[in-house]
Parts: sequence; structure tokens; C-alpha cells
Amino acid sequence: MHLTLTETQALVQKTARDFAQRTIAPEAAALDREERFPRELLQGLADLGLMAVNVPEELGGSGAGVLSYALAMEEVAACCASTAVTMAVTNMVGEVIAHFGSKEQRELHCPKLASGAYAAGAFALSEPGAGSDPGGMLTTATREGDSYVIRGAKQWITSGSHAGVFVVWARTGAKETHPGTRGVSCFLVEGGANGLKVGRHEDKMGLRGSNTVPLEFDDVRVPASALLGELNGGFKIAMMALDGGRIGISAQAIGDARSSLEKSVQYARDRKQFGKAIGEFQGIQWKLADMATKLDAARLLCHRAATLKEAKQPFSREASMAKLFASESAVEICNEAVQIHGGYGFTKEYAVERNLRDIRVTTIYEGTSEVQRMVIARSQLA
Ligand code: COS
Repeated sequence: MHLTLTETQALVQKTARDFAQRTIAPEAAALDREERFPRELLQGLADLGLMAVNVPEELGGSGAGVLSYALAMEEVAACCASTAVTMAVTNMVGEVIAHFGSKEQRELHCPKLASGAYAAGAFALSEPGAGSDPGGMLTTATREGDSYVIRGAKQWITSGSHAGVFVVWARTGAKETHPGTRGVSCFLVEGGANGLKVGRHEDKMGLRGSNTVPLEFDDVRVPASALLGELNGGFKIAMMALDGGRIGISAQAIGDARSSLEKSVQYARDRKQFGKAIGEFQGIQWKLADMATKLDAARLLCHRAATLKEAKQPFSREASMAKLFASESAVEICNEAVQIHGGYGFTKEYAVERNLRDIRVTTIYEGTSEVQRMVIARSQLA
């Protein structure tokens, strides 16, 4: 693994950093306070090629690769985690369609995701009764002539109120012949489809500028050509997409934690108690040292997984390690940042308060820490 960036990676990083610091950061507190979906900011990211970083150029993407994507995610998340997660899911949807889609599906959806013509893409896998165990899903897609009719409910759908296209998983195989994960297929459903009902926006602890809704599929009819990949082959598409998605969420956690660490270092320099800067006390120094070490270790794991994916090597275990370690470490770092800021850290005046609320979900979504441990342990025992 190279520790120096290529010209393209350095350019993507700088482009994302400049836009995030200049344009996204000033909006972040208001997006959180007002629970506002960052439509204009997402368009700005699309204009810079950051909504489809690892989608081939012929489909409208940047074709800049997986590590570039992780670098861009870190920069955006360091300024606004809500904007970053919306960007992450749209990038993931673009990649899934680019990888598994037919020529028509790729050419119809990828350019719109990349350009911002679609405000976002959405990933509809989880259900009220099927979170860590998506093989237990109940949503069905029944073949009727030249169509499939989708019936069921989905839960925790990021950008569900705004998405131009949804990647939706549904059961197509009979229980007897295709039990559990074997009978699941994947479909592309356009935003505003008849029978697609978007529920009430969740009132969340953090990531309040990102949109999270339940969906109801009330006899949503899609043409047979909306099937993505093979019939009953959808579970593997979900797993492969999530492997890549976990790299993105680890980068998001790293960005959020980096922001908290940078603010803590500044605060340790500025804040004076007992006649000196609190950064002169060993108690604070050790906290900053541990935070910086965890952050670097998380970034190395993330970049290793990204490098393997980019080289088309197996990376499932490494992506789970990156997601597990980055999210758990980031929760600790963001928590310590509030401690260092004392009473001020507990107020909304300081971004460390928002960072702590935003980071909490990273050990839960895109596969809980417990699921990541299952993936890692299975790879050891296989
Ligand atoms: N890539 C490709 N194929 C994979 C895969 C991967 N990373 N992981 C599993 N598969 C395949 C398996 O090889 C198996 O194939 P066969 O049916 O041909 O044998 C099939 O998928 C089922 O795999 P497995 O038996 O391991 O499935 P489980 O039901 O035990 O689930 C976990 C495995 C727990 C890892 C999976 O359900 C998971 O990731 N859960 C979390 C879901 C998640 O992240 N949800 C968040 C949604 S976004 S907020």
C-alpha cells in the first residue's frame, strides 16, 4: 500500500476540502438545527464530480477510484456529517448500478446520479423486522406478465423523500426452493413511482440534516427490465454494495473524528485554567495523543480496504475491520472532545456537540459493530 497520494487522489482531496470548508461548513449547524436536506450543497458536490467519484467517466462519473472517494468523504464529513452520508449513499447507488446494471439501466441512472439531476439515490434493504438479518425480509416482488409488483415496507431509508432512484430488495423465490438469502432479488424503482409511499421523516439524535424515512410499497409495478442483476441473485449484490459502503462510512467516521480532534487541539491551546493553557496538563496531552493515534490507525485501515477494492482484490474483511475500528474509535474521540471542551462542549455553540450526536450511528448503520465482528470472525474461521 502506498502512503503517498497520486495526482488524481490529491486533486480530489483538495477539491473536496476547499468546497467543504468554504461552502459546506458554514451551513452545517443550520442544517442540523433546521433538519434541512442540503439540496444546493449536493448540487455543488455533483458539479465537482463528487457524487459519483468511483463511477466510470463514460457514465458521467469521475472515475477517480475508491481511495479518492474515501478521501473526499473524509473532507466532507469533517465539515458536515449529514451532507457526507447523503453523498455516501448516492455514490454507493451509482456504483451498484454501474457494476450490476444492464447497459440501459447504467445509461439511464448513472449520469443523473452523477450530475445532480437526481437529488440523491437511495438504498432500500432494511425492513422493520429485518435489519442485521436482511435475509429475513418480507417485501415481495411478484411477476405479473411483463412486470413485477412490489409489496412490503422498508425502514431507515436515507434520502427516501428526495431520491430519483431507489435500489430495492424484495423476495422473488419460493420459500421451499429459495429459502432465506437465496430468494432475494434487486430492483430499480424510480422516485415518485405509483404506490411508493414515503413515510414521516425520523426525528433522529444526529445526522439531522440527512433525510431518513420509512417506505411503503403498495403494489408498486415496475417493468421486468427493472430487475438489477440476476433473478434471486440480489443478496450478493447487497453484500457487495455494503462491503464498499462500509469503506465510505469508515471515512465518514474519520472525518467527523478529525474535526473533533482538531477543535480539541485548538481549545487545549486557547483555554486557560490554573494560570496556563489546559494543553500543558498531561491529562489533556494524553487524551490528544490517544485520539490522534486512533484516528491515524482508523485511516490506515480505511485506506487499506479502499486500496484493495481499487485493485479488485478481496476486501470484505478489511472493509469490516475499517468500519468497526473507525466507528468505535470515532465515538471515543468525539466523546473525549466534549470532555476536553468541558461545559462548553455540552452546548450547541461548539461543533463537538454536533459531532458526538452525528457519530453515534456509525457503529449501527451499514452493519452494526456486531455484524462487522461476524464478518471478520467468519473470515478467520473459514
Ligand atoms: N460478498 C459476496 N457474497 C457474499 C458476501 C459478500 N461480502 N457475504 C455473503 N455473501 C454470500 C454468501 O457467500 C452466501 O452465498 P451462497 O448462498 O451462494 O452460499 C450468501 O451471500 C449468504 O451469505 P451468509 O450465509 O453469510 O448470510 P447471512 O444471512 O449469514 O448474513 C451478514 C451475513 C450478517 C454478514 C449479512 O446479513 C449482513 O451484512 N448483515 C448486515 C446488513 C447491513 O449491513 N444492513 C445495513 C443496511 S444499510 S443501513
